[in-house]
Amino acid sequence: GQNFSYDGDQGPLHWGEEYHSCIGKYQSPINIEEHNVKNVSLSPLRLIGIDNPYQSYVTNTGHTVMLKTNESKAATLSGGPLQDNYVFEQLHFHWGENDYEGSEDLVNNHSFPMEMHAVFYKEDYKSFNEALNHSDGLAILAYLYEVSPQPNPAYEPIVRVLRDIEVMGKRKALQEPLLLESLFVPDIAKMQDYFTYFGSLTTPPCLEVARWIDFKDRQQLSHEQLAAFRDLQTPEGDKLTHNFRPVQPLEDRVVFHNIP
Ligand code: BO1
Ligand code: ZN
Repeated sequence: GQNFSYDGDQGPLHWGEEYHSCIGKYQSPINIEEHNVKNVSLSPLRLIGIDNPYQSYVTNTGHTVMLKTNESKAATLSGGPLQDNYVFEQLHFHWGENDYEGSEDLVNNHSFPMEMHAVFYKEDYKSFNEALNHSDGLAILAYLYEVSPQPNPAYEPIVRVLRDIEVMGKRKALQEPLLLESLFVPDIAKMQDYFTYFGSLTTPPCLEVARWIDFKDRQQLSHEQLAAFRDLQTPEGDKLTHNFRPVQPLEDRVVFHNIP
């Protein structure tokens, strides 16, 4: 599914015409209302393998910038709300045309300038594509950002290559091997403080196969780092100034808050 966009005739209000799951009952993103969560204490969430640097590359997909490692099992995620092991597939970003919007999930109706998704598939299903056929197929870590005066050095290796992949389909290796830990666990003391709920892919085909884990800790990016993403181009050759889906109804779902 690549023929969709974020406004106009192929915008989010029309996704359901071609992709039936997009009008499903358990869609993402959502507005997380902190007064309406169920507090729980789950077993520790574990991320294995992220302390080794891996050669990585970024791709302009036309809808986002996606990072993959050359290593096929660079990291595994388990524990917390998860019943099994999940293997890292890719990470990517959602952003807006200014520093006041861009995140997909909202918290108390507040939006953030950017959101990163680290996508993992269930190891038993062997591949990302096979996992999409199962309701427990994916686990996605979601990180929200705030604007900071200083650039965040952990993101400089990614930001620096964005100018080389402005055209859709372009791909570029990072200059140095990447330590996923610097992106995934900026502060280990805060890693167990998260919201979790069941939902979908936030783009077509909108499959309802994802256990979402949204960290409460905020990461920081400077205005200039954020602005670099807005120069990437869409499939039409326009600037990809926004690529976040509006929030979807919670329906009868419960958002859990893990208390460390
Ligand atoms: S998200 O994390 O819910 N925003 C999300 C949404 C869609 C995908 C993954 C995560 N889909 C996959 C496609 C793949 C494609 C990849 C990158 O996105 O199913 O075919 O390679 O565009
Ligand atoms: Zn995403």
